[in-house]
Amino acid sequence: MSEPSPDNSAGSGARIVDARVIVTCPGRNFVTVKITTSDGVTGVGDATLNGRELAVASYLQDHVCPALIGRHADRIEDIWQYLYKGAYWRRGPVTMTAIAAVDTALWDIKGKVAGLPVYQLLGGRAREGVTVYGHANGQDVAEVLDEVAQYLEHGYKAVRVQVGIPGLPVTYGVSKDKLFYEPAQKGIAPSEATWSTELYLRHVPGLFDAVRGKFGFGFHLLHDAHHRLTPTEAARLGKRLEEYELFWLEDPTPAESQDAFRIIKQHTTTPIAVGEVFNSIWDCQQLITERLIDFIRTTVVHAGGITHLRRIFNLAELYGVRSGSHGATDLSPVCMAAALHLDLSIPNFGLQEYMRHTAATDEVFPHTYWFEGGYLHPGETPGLGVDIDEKLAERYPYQPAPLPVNRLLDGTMHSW
Ligand code: GCO
Ligand code: MG
Repeated sequence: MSEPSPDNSAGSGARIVDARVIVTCPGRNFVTVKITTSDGVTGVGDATLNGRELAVASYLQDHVCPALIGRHADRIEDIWQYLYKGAYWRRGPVTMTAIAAVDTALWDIKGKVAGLPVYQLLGGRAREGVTVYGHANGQDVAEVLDEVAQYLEHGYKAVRVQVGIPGLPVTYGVSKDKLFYEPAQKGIAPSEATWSTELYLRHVPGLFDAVRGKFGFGFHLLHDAHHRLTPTEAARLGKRLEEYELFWLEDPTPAESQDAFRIIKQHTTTPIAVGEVFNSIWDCQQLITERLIDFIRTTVVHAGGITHLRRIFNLAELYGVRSGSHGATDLSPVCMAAALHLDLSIPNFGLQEYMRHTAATDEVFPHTYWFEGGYLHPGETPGLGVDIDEKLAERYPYQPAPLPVNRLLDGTMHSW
């Protein structure tokens, strides 16, 4: 391979001398980029794409990292454009996750160089803390109620509820572990789940009735339909749930067709959130500009980093659409830290998902963010306030763990 040609134009900052990819599995897989400058400053970025981790690791290792060497670390926008336009093959989860990781690491570096937490570089604090929601789930309604009680005791102001569906052996969102949720299962072949929209639609309204009946309306209630409904079915569910005043109904229908959301919006006032599988502003342009959604729920790691996600949230602000960052356990603490800096600084923040990480993950990724009274706070450390303990990371080698697939009761493949 020929030497990459570094930009020789004026730049005030140090140059990138090293860019490395670290794959580690402290319970689940995480991919992290670590960039070092000629001044010895390091920055980290999350590059985890659940179930497809090694594709991003290779994209970075083989194509992106070598091209970064010699570039000015302070030129975040230029490097973003270089990686996006320069690849010719635009968008897509693998490309955009790789770009996101580099972008995040460069913001971390810029913060450290400036001696400021990243949220200060983004305009400073627009609120006191980042309101987060947790997942209360259970095999049956009684179990979910116990879980909701615990979240409220912890001080959460927003809770997502998911319940097992009688007649289906496993249901999305119902986990054996509490506080964190990991749907990917170790092994080569994905596990197979079964699904029935009819059984789901009949059972799930009872959950909301029980939750509001027991705990009242003094906290935000959310639910994830995980891309399983047609627009008509989603409209019917949204209408049925209106009396329970959901904060949002998430991913009601697959969003390849942004148009489909018009049908949902025409029929229900239940607010709609979507976006965790989006990777660019183009995936949500129509949804936002035609006001077909209420919350855009993309995240730093899968939507091009802080630079691109901020652009999405800025567009959304023009149309009264608020943010709703994805924050499942499969996004590393590096992504969580980056999300918090952005959440704290944008005017149209909505809600941040907060699935906790296991103790092993938290040890590999020491961080300064903390939870108190329903809010997360990113801390005041310069940069993102998160790092990776490389020695410890080495102890946890990669283990294949794909996401499940989903079939209807007659065996037809369905969206998981
Ligand atoms: C959520 C998500 C997750 C995803 C997971 C896939 O709302 O938190 O739907 O549970 O399924 O991130 O990797
Ligand atoms: Mg979701």
